[in-house]
Amino acid sequence: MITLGEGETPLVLSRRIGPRIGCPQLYFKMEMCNPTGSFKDRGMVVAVAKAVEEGREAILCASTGNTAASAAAYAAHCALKAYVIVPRNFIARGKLAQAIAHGATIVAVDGNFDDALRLARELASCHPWALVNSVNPYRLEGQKTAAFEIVDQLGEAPDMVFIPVGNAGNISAYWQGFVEYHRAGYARQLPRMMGVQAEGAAPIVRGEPVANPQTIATAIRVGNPASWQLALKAKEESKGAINAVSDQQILEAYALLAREEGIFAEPASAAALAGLLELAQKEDLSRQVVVCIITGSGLKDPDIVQSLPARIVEVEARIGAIEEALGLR
Ligand code: AN7
Repeated sequence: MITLGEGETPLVLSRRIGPRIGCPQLYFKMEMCNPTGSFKDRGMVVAVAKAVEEGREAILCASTGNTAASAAAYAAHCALKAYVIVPRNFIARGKLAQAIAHGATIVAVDGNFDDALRLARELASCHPWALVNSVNPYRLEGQKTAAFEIVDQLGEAPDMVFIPVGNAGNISAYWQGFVEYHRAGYARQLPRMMGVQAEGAAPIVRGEPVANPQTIATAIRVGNPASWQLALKAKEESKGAINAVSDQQILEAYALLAREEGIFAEPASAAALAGLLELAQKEDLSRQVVVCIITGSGLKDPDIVQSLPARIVEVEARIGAIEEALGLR
């Protein structure tokens, strides 16, 4: 009854990176193609539908940005109020633009995502608002559908799934999806779940909360993930791993995706590829079917593009001037 067209995103075969790193069966799951530009829409549509069913008048979330953008859009679609709590100065401009455009009430707190989530939980306990963070079980029920789609698109589960980890809801949802599809007989195998955190915000890798998480990938700037235990379960049951990559590695992967594949992903999504690039130096991936989850669009965070060299020539509006500037005469 409620949809903005979420899901059924493309699975794109890597044309250049995969062959070069010795992983010819590398695919990108294009979750940036969802209606608000990130995977969050899969879960948000379910959480918001349930909020409508329960007769709620408002939804509430804490967010590093994409959850806020998605909540704001689906609230507008369903004529609900949306309150979004974000860390002040650490939300990418495109995401803030979306929350503003859809008319959400934006609360920018002096604190990080972990503070925002704590406050959102407290507010939800004393106001009749539906909390639509991934601690809401309907969110994971929606997000797991991406795993079903990957199996449908490949005809089998892949060998490995590389996925960025912030609050750790998505890796948990994918694992749930793969397990359920396997049990239902749609896949013979299960993938290894390969979670990737940013070095400065890697609580699961370090085994303890990070009080002051730091990374340019603001989407995964989380120090104490809510779904920590579920993510560990996904890692252990799948014989996978959760590793950290540096901001430098994230930026390199971001540039590669954009310039060698034509995929403009946001930095958090590039972290997944950075994790794969590192593994490809140590392991033979020539026979592995690998999927990297492109969780969000590069348009979300236009400021990061400044890290890439730009080819811009400023000229008079005259063909001779253009040819001169391009070194053609
Ligand atoms: C592009 O929007 O947490 O591990 O509040 O936006 O399920 O948190 C976003 C997370 C990866 C990490 N890639 O997923 C939020 C938020 C992108 C993201 C993640 C996020 P989780």
